Amino acid sequence: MIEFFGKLGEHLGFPINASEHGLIIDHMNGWIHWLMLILFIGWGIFFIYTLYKFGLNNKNEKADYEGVKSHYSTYAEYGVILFEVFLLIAFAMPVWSMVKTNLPDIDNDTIEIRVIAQQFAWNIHYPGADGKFGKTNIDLVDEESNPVGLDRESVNGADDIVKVNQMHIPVNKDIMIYLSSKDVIHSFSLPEMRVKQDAIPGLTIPVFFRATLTSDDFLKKIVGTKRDELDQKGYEIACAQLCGNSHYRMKGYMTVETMEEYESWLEEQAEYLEAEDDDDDW
Ligand SMILES: [Cu+2]
Repeated sequence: MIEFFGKLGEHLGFPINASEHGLIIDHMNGWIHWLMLILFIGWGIFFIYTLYKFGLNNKNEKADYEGVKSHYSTYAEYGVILFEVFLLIAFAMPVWSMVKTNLPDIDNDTIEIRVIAQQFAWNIHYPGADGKFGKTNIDLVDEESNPVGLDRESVNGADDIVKVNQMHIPVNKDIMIYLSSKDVIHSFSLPEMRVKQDAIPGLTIPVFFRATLTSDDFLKKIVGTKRDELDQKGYEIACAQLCGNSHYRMKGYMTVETMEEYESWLEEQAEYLEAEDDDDDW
């Protein structure tokens, strides 16, 4: 039954869900809309009733000094409370445990990525082949050549990969993103992953999810839909928090691919890094 009524969520115009926890969120949205529909109809009937009783059909009706004696409105309130408790227990708590409190251990299988937001770009920092992030230092920040202030001389820093507005992740893997911001509050939003998290200066916030659809499969799935008519059809990283005058163009691109494709992309990036190093020797 939970699923049956939750299916309303499929008709609310959300993007296709491409994450493991997303379906529960969509079903919760479906249920919330049922509650809102009931409240809307209930209040609408009450509104029209009062118009009729005290306005349209005005016979100088006197106020009733006794007040309402029945308990129907109390029962209705209890009904709303019960519904909200149901939303909390059936949806909100399971989702919260899936993405926040009950996470699998971070091991070699977990893909760890740092995302550093800034006006108006997403810096994506990969730990590189050693799987460990190098140190970052604010004094090393250079907006052109080193936006996250990575210390290439630090122990694990030499092989780190830093991209701007380009994020690659493998499908069906635990993804742990450590989200922070260099300047103001941004919001890291992956609509198809049902991920949205504020990026707050001074804090590093973990964001966990598993993607279930590669970019290729996603593109096949949207054929014939409105999304297919857009110039940019693939996954995007949106900033969901008004963060300044160019907030609208703060967007990144996310590619979800198979583990093999992901690894070969990382190797390719590592090769670029070496090529850059050779250039420096000149
Ligand atoms: Cu922003």
